[in-house]
Amino acid sequence: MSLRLRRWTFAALLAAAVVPGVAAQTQTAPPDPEAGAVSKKSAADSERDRRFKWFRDARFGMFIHWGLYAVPAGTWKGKKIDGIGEWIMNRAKIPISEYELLAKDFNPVKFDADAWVKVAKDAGMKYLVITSKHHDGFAMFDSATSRYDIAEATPWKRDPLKELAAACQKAGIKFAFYYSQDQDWHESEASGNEWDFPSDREWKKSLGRGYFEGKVKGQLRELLTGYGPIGLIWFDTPKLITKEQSQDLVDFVHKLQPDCLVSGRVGHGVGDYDSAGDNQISVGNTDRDWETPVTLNDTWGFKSYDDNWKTTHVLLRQLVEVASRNGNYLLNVGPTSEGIIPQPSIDRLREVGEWMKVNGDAVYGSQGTPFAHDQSWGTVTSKPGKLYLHVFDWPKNGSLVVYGLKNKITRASLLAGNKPVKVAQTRVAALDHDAVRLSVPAKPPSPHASVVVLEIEGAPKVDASLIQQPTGVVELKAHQAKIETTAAKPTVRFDNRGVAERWTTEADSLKWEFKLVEPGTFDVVLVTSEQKIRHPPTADPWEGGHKVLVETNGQKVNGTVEAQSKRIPPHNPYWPLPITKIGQVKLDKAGKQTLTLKAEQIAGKRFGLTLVSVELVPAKK
Ligand code: H79
Repeated sequence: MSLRLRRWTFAALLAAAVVPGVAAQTQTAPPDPEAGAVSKKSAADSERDRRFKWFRDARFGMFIHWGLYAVPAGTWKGKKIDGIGEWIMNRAKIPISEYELLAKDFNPVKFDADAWVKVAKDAGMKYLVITSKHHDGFAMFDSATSRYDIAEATPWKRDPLKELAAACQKAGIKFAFYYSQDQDWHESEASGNEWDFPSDREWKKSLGRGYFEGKVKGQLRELLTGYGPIGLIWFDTPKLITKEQSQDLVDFVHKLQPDCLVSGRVGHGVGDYDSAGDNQISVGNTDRDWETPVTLNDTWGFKSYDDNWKTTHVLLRQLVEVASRNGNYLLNVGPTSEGIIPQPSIDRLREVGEWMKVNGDAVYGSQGTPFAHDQSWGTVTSKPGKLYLHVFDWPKNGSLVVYGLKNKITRASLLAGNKPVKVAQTRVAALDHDAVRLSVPAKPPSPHASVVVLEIEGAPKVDASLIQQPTGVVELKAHQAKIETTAAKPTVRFDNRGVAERWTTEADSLKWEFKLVEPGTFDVVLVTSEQKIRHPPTADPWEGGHKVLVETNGQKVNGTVEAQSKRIPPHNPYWPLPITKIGQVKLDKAGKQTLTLKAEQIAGKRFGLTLVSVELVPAKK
């Protein structure tokens, strides 16, 4: 409820000044928040709540990528193959006839379903999603539909999915399958394999009927009838699949197991929930249930030489940030062909689990933050009557400050040990500004996120404006802006990381309204992002040189977007953020302010101005 309230108020903020030809992000008229607070849920909503209960309670799951690709483990014929390990067949253009032979070397004698499930459980994960068939087309279960499967083609001959289903059942972990419905490099009627089937490309407009009705549905039927209740089917990479075929699969899954959820990557927006991009932490994406899949290192399937492990700190930050936006965090392990989860994965998962044992209350079954803006010290999750402050940057001066909360706080405590914390609430009526000051111990209870619990009266009531942070920094995220344009339609839009993409015309501009608490002189800092696209590999994933104009409080500042320095976002190590300080402005009055960012000249048009945020940082005196 709190969340809806925030969405509406925020949507209202964004939609407020919509004029013809100007697109705001939220098209639908916001319902009256007062009415919303007491409105009855529709039957469909309640049914959705029932089906999604386990998913929302869980918040954290284990992804397992396990298949024949674990045998070459990133090396083919003595050469290290770039990219994600499970893509080796594609990257090295291995003919089917050669790739098939890997099955003879797949003999995971050390596989122990209970041991794997214990790793997940000890990490605090509540569901497990394993590759039943990845893009290589090899079934990791005893499939009657295809002979290209683990029970028939390997010396091992077992069905690990049967064993995992039983182990999960015992441990109280939801069991689920990844199934690559579209790419199947073993089949000519599927998509992806252009090295064995080069001539098929032209006529392919959809997945072939034989493949779709035969292998896909045949195997899904086996998976949904032979392994007990399945939490969800994780489809992936819709490419050739038509809307009819996507819908057909959704219906097919629901017919066999009505409560089984279908991932958004079934295609064409017909899945049950949204999936963020691989390794992407979505922002502002709280309207639908969603999930993000993340790698522990840089591969999904095992690669013997990938040692770029994320730290426990980054993993926890990602988990909590996803939860703070109402999403689920699906964290991957890539076991070896012997059946072993790599030790560095186990070590990190154990540390995550230790944190979850103490702080799980702030994650399981939690909802997102009610605040419109991020917090300088960390992030927020909520439950009825409670706000959980996940503090990553523990205050050195013993005072933790939260702006914009209007509820009365009845108690504040550290989640670790339930130790009470002294709290003071102040309000400046003229500014309509509320502040909470918490006196916290000098030493944080956790080296990662220390959680402070606020018990509040009633549903969260927060200031919907973008408020200057207690640090003095004003952070204006691109996706929180109103888009204005002098063209018929804006081209700029935001990817699910919240980064502006296709800001490639000078017609578009962004405008924010924010609330200033402490006037002063501020550096105007532009934060941009490198782009996901790395192909061709020589292409620079970032473009600078754009000329921009910032207008605020009657002042204009011109500048050029450069990479004066780079910031690595704590929750997303993959896309560094080039930073430009373009000048200074003086804001001499507290209260409502606006800021407009115009692109006077876009230099590169491949990515354009990939804005993450504009920051106003108090200038050093
Ligand atoms: O299962 C995992 C990935 O294998 C799958 N989704 C996650 C959950 C996935 N399929 N496709 N993609 C991800 C996009 C892949 C892009 C790349 Fe590549 C593969 C980049 C490098 C290797 C293809 C080949 C594009 C460039 C080279």
